[in-house]
Amino acid sequence: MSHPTLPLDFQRYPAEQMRTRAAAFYDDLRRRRTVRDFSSEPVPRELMLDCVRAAGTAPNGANMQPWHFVLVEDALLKRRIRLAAEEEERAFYEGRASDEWLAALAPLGTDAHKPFLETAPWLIAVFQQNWGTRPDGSKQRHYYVKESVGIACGFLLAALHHAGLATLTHTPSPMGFLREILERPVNERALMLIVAGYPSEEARVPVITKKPLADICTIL
Ligand code: IYR
Repeated sequence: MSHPTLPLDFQRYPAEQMRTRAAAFYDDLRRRRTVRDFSSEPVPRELMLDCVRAAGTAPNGANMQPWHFVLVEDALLKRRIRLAAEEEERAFYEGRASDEWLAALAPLGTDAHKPFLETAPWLIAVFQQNWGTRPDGSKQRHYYVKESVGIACGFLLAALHHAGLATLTHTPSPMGFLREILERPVNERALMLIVAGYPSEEARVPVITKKPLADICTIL
């Protein structure tokens, strides 16, 4: 059976422009910092939806697009998420985490207190769909689910940053409460909670460095 194809819509740039584009993209992305102090200033829904549209273009296993993004703006839902997340985080910081893990987190200044889950205008709960359902009700296998949704989260974070928003990837563990609070089906599992909005006026970020290129890249 032959499957339909269409001509590739590929944008080719002059070599010099490619260099400036690559450098400018890096220069923009390197400014993205994980923010933990958000303003409650509202962010338009349509802006958020375009960012989710961008995430939905991510390459993924067999084009099953095994993801679902829940945009949470509702204050009551945000409160419920904060309370549930803080409960898990308290268990983490007060016992579940190893001393080694807590030492690794110390420079970031994180703790079980997560006010940003209520302050920020938007939370995006990212769910991975471990399997799908065909129109006839049978189960559709999904492939490379974690990789696919991980790439989509990368696209989403880059899109939100590009749009001019601050972001935070929050991974309370375990995250089962998100599926319950947001009433997602049993084939879905929360992978990450992304907080988006404007930073507060006083927001500060820890001094951290990124590994030099020589440490993260080998040319053969
Ligand atoms: N989930 C906890 C702990 C935490 C873990 C890692 I790895 C981080 O990079 C940051 C935090 C929390 O959100 O506080």
